[in-house]
Amino acid sequence: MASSQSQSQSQSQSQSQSQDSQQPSSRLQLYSYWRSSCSFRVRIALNLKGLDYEYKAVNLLKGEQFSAEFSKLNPMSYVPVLVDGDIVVADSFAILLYLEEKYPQHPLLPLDPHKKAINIQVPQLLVTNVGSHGDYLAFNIVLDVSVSALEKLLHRHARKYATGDEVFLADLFLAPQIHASVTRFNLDMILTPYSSFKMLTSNWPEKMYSLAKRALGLQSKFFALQEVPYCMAILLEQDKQFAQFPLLSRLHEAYGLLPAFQAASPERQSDYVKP
Ligand SMILES: N[C@@H](CCC(=O)N[C@@H](CS)C(=O)NCC(=O)O)C(=O)O
Repeated sequence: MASSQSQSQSQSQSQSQSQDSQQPSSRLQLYSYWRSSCSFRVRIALNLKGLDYEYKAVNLLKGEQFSAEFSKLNPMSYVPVLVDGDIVVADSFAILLYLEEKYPQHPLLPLDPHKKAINIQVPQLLVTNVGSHGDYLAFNIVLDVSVSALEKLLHRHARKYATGDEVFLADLFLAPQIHASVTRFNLDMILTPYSSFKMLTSNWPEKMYSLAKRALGLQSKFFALQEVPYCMAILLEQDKQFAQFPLLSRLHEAYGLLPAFQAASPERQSDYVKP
């Protein structure tokens, strides 16, 4: 086991070393929204590969994704979209694979077939089982059993990062997802006035109940309005809850130390708006 790990490590190191650094002939453009986790993962890749790009903000709240100008780039009306000269690529996964082929410096996929498979499996798991956007993202990441599955899966492969001591594709998907869970949801909930909170929670008493149960071992079967302050307190305890996923928490900390991840974070984008 140890020898296969060090073999795959040196294999991927020699892969990194053998890749020539490629640069685009004209400046890349990335259509992005600060809060979009799909855009976040592409921003990380561009930074890791040392590719300078022009940040083109698309305000999803104002509906700019539906403008005639943007629809020409992406008729599906979502970010991210990458423009590389005459080439336009939409969808984060497609963009990442395009960047990987065209700009091979800092490979996003390891050579080792097993490690490579895990780096495909993690994005699939996150995109299909946890979802990539919406106000319930953070809620899902805490509740969804797939996160527990992810935690178990990664235990077998993680070292400093998700699949070893180097950053690969799985990390690019994990970092935005965990970041959203730790920051966004807490902020949303803390800033939600009581009346909106009441309306919001009326749709998911069962989820609230299971969250409460998980967090504090509550025995009560039904979520009642009187329990709002209690549940608010639980939400404020989210960091502690996340401790049930020690590996993901540790990875979150490790990503926070990397300049490529820091520069890609929502708070550092020109269109960032304090929630
Ligand atoms: N599969 C696409 C999903 C892209 C996506 O859902 N983008 C969201 C932001 S994360 C978006 O632009 N939504 C448009 C909207 O909310 O109208 C990808 O991975 O890029």
